[in-house]
Amino acid sequence: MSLDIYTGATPNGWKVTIMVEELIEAGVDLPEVNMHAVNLGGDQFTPEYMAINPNQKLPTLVHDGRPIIESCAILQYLGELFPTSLFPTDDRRWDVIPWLYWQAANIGPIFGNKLSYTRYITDATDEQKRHPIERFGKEALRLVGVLDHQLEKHDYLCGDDYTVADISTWCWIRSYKWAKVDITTKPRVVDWVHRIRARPGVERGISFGVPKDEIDKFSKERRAQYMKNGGGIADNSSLKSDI
Ligand SMILES: N[C@@H](CCC(=O)N[C@@H](CS)C(=O)NCC(=O)O)C(=O)O
Repeated sequence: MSLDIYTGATPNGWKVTIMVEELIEAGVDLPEVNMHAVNLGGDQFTPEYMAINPNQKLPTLVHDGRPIIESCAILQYLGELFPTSLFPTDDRRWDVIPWLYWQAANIGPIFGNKLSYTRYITDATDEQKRHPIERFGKEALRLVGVLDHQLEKHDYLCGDDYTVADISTWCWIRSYKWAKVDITTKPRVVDWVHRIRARPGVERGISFGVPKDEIDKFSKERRAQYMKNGGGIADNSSLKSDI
């Protein structure tokens, strides 16, 4: 069996590197995993990459020649392939799947847009950015409130167990300072961020492709690199409708 992972040090990319490390932590005897770093400066648009991911985004998993796109689908795929409490395979999976979709449909797009308008978009004036920043900022805070409401009932997003729903959501919430979404009014959410960050599998998962002393903060050089790639991606001129 072969597993090839195409990813990078971004929120959607971390989901998969964390999942692999958490499966190892859970005692799963994984086959060899081949890691491939995708440079978002343009790798995502090459014909070779589009052959496995027509959506031109990272991450992608290739299992025995079958490509799986979409980070949350990859989490579910790995969860089903290697059963652990990260993804229950009995009826309790219905406690998890809706929250995995919730992340994919809400947290990712809203935090992604908030981040882009706050940090990356350079082809709009401050006045043009004011409305989307307010809108995505408010909606991001509402979603943090939903997470807080869930954590009132249990330690993790959808129950007492840490699952793929926590992995996928955490990867976006951890960068709250970079996206300028103030989660600190919700101490339960802050505790949840720290609780998950303290896991050895998470530590290794977020280390992929990053110097050890930059796991939790950017150096000036990396910050500049992210601004450059992020700016290139977020610019309207980068959007192509003729794929
Ligand atoms: N819904 C997709 C989103 C993937 C996504 O947007 N990935 C970003 C990195 S976090 C990317 O590859 N961006 C490159 C681009 O937009 O050109 C998923 O969850 O896999």
